[in-house]
Amino acid sequence: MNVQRYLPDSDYIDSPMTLFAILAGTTGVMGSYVLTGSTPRFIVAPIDQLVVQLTPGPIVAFMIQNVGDPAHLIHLTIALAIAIGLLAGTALIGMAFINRFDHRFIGGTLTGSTAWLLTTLITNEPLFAVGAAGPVAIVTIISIPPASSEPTDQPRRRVLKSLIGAVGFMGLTAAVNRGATTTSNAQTSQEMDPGVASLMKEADDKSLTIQGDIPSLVSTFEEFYNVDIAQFDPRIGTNEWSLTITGEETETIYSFEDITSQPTEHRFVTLRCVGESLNGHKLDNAIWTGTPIKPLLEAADPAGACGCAMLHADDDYFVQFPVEALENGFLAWGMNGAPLPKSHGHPVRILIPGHWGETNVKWLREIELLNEAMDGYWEQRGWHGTGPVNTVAKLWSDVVLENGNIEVAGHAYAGTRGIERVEVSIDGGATWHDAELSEPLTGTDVWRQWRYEFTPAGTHEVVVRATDGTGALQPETPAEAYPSGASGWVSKTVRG
Ligand SMILES: Nc1nc2c(c(=O)[nH]1)N[C@H]1C(S)=C(S)[C@@H](COP(=O)(O)O)O[C@H]1N2
Ligand SMILES: [Mo]
Repeated sequence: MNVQRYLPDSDYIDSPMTLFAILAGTTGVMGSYVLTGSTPRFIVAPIDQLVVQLTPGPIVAFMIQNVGDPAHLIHLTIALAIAIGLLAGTALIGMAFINRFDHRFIGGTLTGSTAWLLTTLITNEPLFAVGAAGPVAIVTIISIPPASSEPTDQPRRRVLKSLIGAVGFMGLTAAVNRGATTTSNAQTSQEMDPGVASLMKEADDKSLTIQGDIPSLVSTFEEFYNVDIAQFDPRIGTNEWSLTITGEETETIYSFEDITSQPTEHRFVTLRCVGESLNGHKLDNAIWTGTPIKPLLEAADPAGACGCAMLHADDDYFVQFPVEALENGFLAWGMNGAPLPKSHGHPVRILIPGHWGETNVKWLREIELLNEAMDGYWEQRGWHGTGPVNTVAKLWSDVVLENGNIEVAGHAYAGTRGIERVEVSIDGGATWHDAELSEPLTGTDVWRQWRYEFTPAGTHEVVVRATDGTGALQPETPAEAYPSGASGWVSKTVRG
């Protein structure tokens, strides 16, 4: 019997080719990731950014309110599919060529260079684009057997072969990349700054003893919440970074060196996101190292007609708020004794005392003193999050203690107004008791911990409310986060 060969005929072209193209696209995306990681150099990153940008504002706002964090997964999956599809397209070009002319090398080169060009156009990173192009070319070449091949060279074997080839290529690029970057990444382990160490000790000493599992007075890097408009954090070296302050007449540019040679301070500063739910966890405190911005602003004649400024960041984030608030700002390059992590704005972010998280621009690039007020990124999407924070008392833990009592605990925060008092009711708000409060930390924009212990009798409706430093009681009327921040008293049913 005549055994049929896998010749490049039309039968062949149908399904295996599409499958191989998808395989090629997938390995290309993997190859890109191996070389770039979760950075804007990753081929999916700019596509994801575009997907987010093209999504109409009201839909973005709706997703944030109703889907929350998983919304990221949705646009990320779309971006991933687009990236795989685009690279698969380049694989199809080479495959068609090989099928027609039986020239595997030229076909592979055709695919490889198209994939490289496309990735470079998307990421603007010609060198790193090789990571995506290589695997696509390899899978393309191996996907189609030479006309002279044995009939045993079945698609399944070729899938395996091409995977081995693609993974081998990824290993090679990863190794070369590591060799090239080890010197620049070499971290000198340094002693913690004594200023930071003393604040750490202060926080330790002032932390209440709480059985429940809640953050201490200083959130760790892992605990500290993150809110980003982009899926991938910008990666900016301190050498390539600069801050431009654009005044009425002048434009002043500061290097990282210029900023960090200013008088250095260590401060506790608490951040809270306007988008978090009433009892949510987008509220954290850290020890920040930096310098006050006021002297730099004054040097830049901040005589904008609106008395407002637009802050711009490397991820294309922008926010506008009054110079009055900006003047109290703090340019931070350190967090909890380490350089500012990438996810929190490396190399420099700004901290605006008492204002919602969104004013605390990460990867800060430019401060532009405006003549006319304009909406920021979130304001364009309907949020009102540039002003002072609402007062909140969180009920983050309730546990039954060994003695049978119930301990309820959490944190309370009111920005620069400070927290004066936290009260707890165990009967749905009929009667109130003062909670134990942690000693206030040094600083003007810090949270406090509270704790209350009681002997249970059946089911309790526990309610908690705070009074700020001006003597104002936290408003009881509930409000959703959108558009001006959640408010109301947190309550929870607790059983002994
Ligand atoms: N450049 C930039 N800055 C930003 C954001 C952002 O997406 N990009 N998010 C803002 C929001 S909404 C909040 S609540 C805080 C969160 O800071 P964190 O991620 O360090 O906790 O950063 C603000 N600064
Ligand atoms: Mo936020």
